[in-house]
Amino acid sequence: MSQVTVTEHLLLHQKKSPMATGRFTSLLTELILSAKIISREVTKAGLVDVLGFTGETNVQGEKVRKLDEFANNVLIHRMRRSGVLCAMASEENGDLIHISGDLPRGDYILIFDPLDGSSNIDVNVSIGTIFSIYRRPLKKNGETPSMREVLQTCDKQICSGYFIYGSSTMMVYTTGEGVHGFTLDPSVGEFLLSHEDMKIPEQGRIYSVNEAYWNSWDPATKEVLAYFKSRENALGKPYSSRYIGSLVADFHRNLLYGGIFMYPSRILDNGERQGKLRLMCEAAPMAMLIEQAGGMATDGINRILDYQPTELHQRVPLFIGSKNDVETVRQIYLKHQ
Ligand code: AHM
Ligand code: MG
Repeated sequence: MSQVTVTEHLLLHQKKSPMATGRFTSLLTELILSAKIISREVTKAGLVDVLGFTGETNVQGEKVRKLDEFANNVLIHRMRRSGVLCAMASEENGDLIHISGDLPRGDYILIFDPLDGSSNIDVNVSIGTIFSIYRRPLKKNGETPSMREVLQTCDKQICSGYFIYGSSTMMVYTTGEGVHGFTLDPSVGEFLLSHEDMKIPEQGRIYSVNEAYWNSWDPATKEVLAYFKSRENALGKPYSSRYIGSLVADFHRNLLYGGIFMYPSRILDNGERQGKLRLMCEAAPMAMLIEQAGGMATDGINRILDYQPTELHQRVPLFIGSKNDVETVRQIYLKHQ
């Protein structure tokens, strides 16, 4: 493995990029330190009392697990003091997390899912932290940003990525100059470049979806699934089915092997349709990554990065992965419109 760290890579390969600034580098450095602390705790799960629930319910109506809370607290505590942010938003908190007046502030906005794939925490399956960074549209010398300034079109992200706590801990990120992967070398405590300029195969061979929701899908979604199982598809044989139930882990595998991850909307008892994944802290950051890796991300029809969020915890259906597969899904949905 190379000896290049994330910061060195950013400075060496993106000299022309406005991202290669001291302030942006501090932001990433703090984020990386937070992830190392979370990774350490995840690795110890089972030995220390971090498994199970806290007894609280979060803004999404889900039971909060102890590690969820730990990861959220680490990120809020560290990033609040980074001196480069003017606001944060977390999947676990209903409102924006402001930076109090006595702390130094900057112009970046950080949105994150502290521990994605929570249902896998207690059973030793890969989980991750997802992050998305925007710049405040207008500099306002330390004023707290309004919600309107935070709800920017998803293609305004200047950086996104994830940490995956798996068989090794990795960081995968983009600043709009390709997707790069770094593996944590525990002996030196640094993320070292291991996957430079990652590209997803144009044609996938895996589909990932929770098929137990079959009865709450519309006919178009059922046709999509039938396509991936059929012999008359682009592969000429059924795709393999792989579903971990941890977006970061499912995404990471498909990025490396080629494939499509799907979380279609479900028709609820009252007739409404609802996606599960959160636009700002899950779908949008992954969409930026996949486009940078040569893939595609849609809600079935529309490009995720074209979304203008209307609320912080907005949910969307998500189809993300290899270009040919996501485009095929789009054609099927368009036919049913
Ligand atoms: P979380 O952020 O509360 O962990 O929920 C998001 C997770 C994703 O990681 C995963 O893709 C999805 O929920 C799995 O949902 P389901 O159990 O409905 O298949
Ligand atoms: Mg999540």
